[in-house]
Amino acid sequence: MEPTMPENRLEAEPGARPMRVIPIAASSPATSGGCSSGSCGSQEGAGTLPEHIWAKIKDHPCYSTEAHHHYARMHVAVAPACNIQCHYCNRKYDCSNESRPGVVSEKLTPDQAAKKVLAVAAEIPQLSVVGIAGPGDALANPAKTFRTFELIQATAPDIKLCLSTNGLALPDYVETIKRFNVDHVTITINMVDPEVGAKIYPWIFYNHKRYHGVEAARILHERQMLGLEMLVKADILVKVNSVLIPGINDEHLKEVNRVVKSKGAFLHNIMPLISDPAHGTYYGLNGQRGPTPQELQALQDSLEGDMRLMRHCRQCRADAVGMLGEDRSQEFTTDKLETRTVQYDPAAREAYRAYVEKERADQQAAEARQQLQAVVGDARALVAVATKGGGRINQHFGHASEFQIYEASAAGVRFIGHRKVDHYCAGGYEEEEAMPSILDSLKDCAAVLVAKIGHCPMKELEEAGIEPVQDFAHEYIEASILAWFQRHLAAKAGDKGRQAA
Ligand code: CLF
Ligand code: SF4
Repeated sequence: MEPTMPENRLEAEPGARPMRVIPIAASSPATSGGCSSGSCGSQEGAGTLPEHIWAKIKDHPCYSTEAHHHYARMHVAVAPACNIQCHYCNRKYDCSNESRPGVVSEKLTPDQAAKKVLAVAAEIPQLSVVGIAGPGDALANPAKTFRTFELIQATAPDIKLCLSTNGLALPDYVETIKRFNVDHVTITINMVDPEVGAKIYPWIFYNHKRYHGVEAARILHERQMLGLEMLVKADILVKVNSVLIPGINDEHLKEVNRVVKSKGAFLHNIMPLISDPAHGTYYGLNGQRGPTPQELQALQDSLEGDMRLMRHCRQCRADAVGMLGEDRSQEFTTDKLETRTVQYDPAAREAYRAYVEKERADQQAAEARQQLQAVVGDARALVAVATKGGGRINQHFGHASEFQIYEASAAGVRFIGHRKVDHYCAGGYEEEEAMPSILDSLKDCAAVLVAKIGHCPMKELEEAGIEPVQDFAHEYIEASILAWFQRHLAAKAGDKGRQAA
């Protein structure tokens, strides 16, 4: 059977042109080697990680930056209760740890959740992971969480299971987590100093008792550390989520990073505080601001080292469905599922995985053809990319609700993050009012790579000093950025030469 390709990939094939190589004369030793952290090129892959680790993350869209181009996740909202209070959370909204604020459309029973998973898996071949991430805490609702996992395992064993927790109850459930083959656990750790913790957590409920202040934060901290150590010992990949709260834990997160790394966490995801009075959170109502994208990136950059950092988190809803950055949950509400006949076809899903492996091989080959050869000094540039997934530049400028940001430098290409923007095209019409905010979001980028762009936005980008680039439509992202970067540097060198003459 032919591999099943998602809709957005079908259009990638016929229009694809062979990657153009822009030859550059000299070569530099700094160009292709020496990047064992896997932060250049396609960031990670079979060759840059131990095989057993790559096998665990290669189809997990959160644990692998590369995989998030190909695979989707869904959350099932079976865990409404929570055992702590965070100052950035209002129970009426999704868990801020794993979601952007917004009420969960509906809470599910384990049976409803398992049915929904089958329906989504049948329709979205990219679905590889089901996570339980709220709207409360997965382990404050253990019966519902593990019953859901049990049902999913019985009906769709090819789907990975994932959970997110504040860690308070974690040590009590590590064995159960292992027994259910949950390979990926996220702990939200915002502090390793209870004095800092007391400014984030007003109370916890532990062993039938409510604790407040520093004592509450100390218990939470001890439980988080114990849980982390137990998971690592059990060979479960641990991601640590930290909410960056300016003035509260911004500097302190460097210490958090050091500690969780020393204890064996695999990945650290630092997420910006989302704070809005309309959400009714303590922080929102008391004027606590969230960080700017620049503050977030500066902290992430300062931590870039031998611990992996997640930069592609979308702070999903606790009932999110689809590729990261998209949410198709409204297509799979309980009332819609009641009338739907589900045909779960493991063969089609297997075919999609085979298709992704072929794409990965092709992408690596394209990058190898585009290895930087003459980048010298500290030249670097930020590049924005419009993509619908699949690792390709396959979205119209006007349709993008976010741009992925990459940095090109002598070390190669690395993913920096994403920036949300207002659609330039709304309902088929150009929405010129959106342009100033788009330009503001992209102001530090040298180019924006898109599948297509209209004349007006193109002109405005050029006037703002951002090069709109359509030449790489439907081609692979990293290889295209490498090609563009070489062209960009060659043009700059030409300009300098002309000025000198
Ligand atoms: Fe969900 Fe979290 Fe599992 Fe991913 S989300 S439980 S690890 S499957 Fe991912 Fe969403 Fe960020 Fe979470 S993008 S909020 S990190
Ligand atoms: Fe809210 Fe999650 Fe914190 Fe519980 S752990 S209070 S659900 S953000």
